[in-house]
Amino acid sequence: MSDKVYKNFINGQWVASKSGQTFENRNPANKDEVVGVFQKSNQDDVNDAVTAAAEAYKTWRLVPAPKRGEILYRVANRLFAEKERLSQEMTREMGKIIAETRGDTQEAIDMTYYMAGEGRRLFGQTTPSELGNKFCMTMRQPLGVCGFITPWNFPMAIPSWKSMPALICGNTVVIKPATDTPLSVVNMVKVMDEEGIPPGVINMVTGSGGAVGQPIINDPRTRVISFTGSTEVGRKVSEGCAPTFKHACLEMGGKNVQIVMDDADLELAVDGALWGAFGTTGQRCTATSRLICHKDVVGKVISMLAKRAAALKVGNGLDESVQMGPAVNEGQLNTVLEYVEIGKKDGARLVTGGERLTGGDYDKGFFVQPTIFADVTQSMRIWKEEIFGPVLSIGSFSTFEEAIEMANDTPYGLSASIYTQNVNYAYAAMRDVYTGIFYVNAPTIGAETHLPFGGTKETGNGHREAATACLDVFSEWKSVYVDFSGTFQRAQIDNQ
Ligand code: UN1
Repeated sequence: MSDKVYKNFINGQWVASKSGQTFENRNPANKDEVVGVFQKSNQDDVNDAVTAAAEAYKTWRLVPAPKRGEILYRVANRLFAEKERLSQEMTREMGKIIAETRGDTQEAIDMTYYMAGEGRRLFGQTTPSELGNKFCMTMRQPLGVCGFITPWNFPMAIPSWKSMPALICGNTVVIKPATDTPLSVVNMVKVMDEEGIPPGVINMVTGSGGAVGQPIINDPRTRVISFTGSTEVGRKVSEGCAPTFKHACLEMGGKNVQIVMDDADLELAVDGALWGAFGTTGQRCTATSRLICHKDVVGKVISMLAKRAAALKVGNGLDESVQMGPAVNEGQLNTVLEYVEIGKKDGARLVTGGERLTGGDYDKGFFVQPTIFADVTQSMRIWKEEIFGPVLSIGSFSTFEEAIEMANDTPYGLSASIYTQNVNYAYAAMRDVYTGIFYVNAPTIGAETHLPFGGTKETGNGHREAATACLDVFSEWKSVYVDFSGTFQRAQIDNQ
């Protein structure tokens, strides 16, 4: 089988990069398998894409929003009809298990239906004027070309979170997919094109952050940059946007905590921690990477969880019986292994895992054992730093107040959860844990598309994705005053 070559999508055409270069995308569960060959693009390709998007904006912004919504409904229907194929291809390029890639595709479908419906809302307000015979209202207006730099852990869901709201508001898009997962964006863009998104409205350029992402940020014509990735890169994106005052929507790191009180249903808490820590091989911004338990239950939780983690079946995610897939690439695998060493050196107790999986098919991929450290204290690096892999750090506390202090002891603020039967603890934690997302008796992962997604502190810069909150990223408010008095009226002066 010859390797399939995928092109960039610019102005409604599939085109090769002007660089003449390509890169391979391989299956992280089997390095021998090439998923596809993609364009190694450069600044010239970005320039073409932004030019197409800027031109298309002139007409797309004038298409009535309900009509834009009708196209998105068709896109959602097609994604739904092709969900299984899209999910299989996503597992092949990203590695996470098929049940989870079905969830990822579903999240894109949910977002697309949701934003299609928003085409008949996009509500503004009307409000009385302080003057007679004068009418006041607000309306959303689009900004122009939006540039997206998207991550590999949610290869279609996150590109959809950014694209669908941008389009419904009347903007046009240039998207750079993660180099590890371009196929899922190719698939999404192809459906968008085939279901009637006009040429130039959605454009896709594959390649590296430096050669493609940076020119998207630097181009003065892009007015919104939405980025999901590390805090380190997010800071640079923010700096890149500042000189020209672009909207910058940044979704960055996490070090999410699950709190287990002594009255918790421990079976449920263990189910939650297992899914939160090892789902997506721990490669979610929302992953549970810290588990803090009341001192009276911590021993029991550790033994229950260690048994369950050690029994997880790790392998190729296309096998329905596999429960955890590989790390997305060799670099990520090595990061995990480095943190295992750091944890040991800092004095944490390795309870289970910690090794690369080898032998047989494991040798072809980037597989690592689900790993749990106990006796983790707040001074250790594995407590503080985002690992983005299947490594769970467990600590303990004596009082509820201490649990809250520990939960907040992180530079990040994406997601947190508490397991308790006590309504007082649940509500107090809901108020006092400073994150953008909070769960009661549920794991730290599992956000739904109609609620705002994002975090506090070094996780975000105040914006939210998803829900109607994301419309504020992709539109600007215009306040409109209509004076029908036929007279000269001055605000603040003639109404005294
Ligand atoms: C991410 O990890 O970047 O809440 C996104 C969740 C998913 C989205 C995660 N719905 O875990």
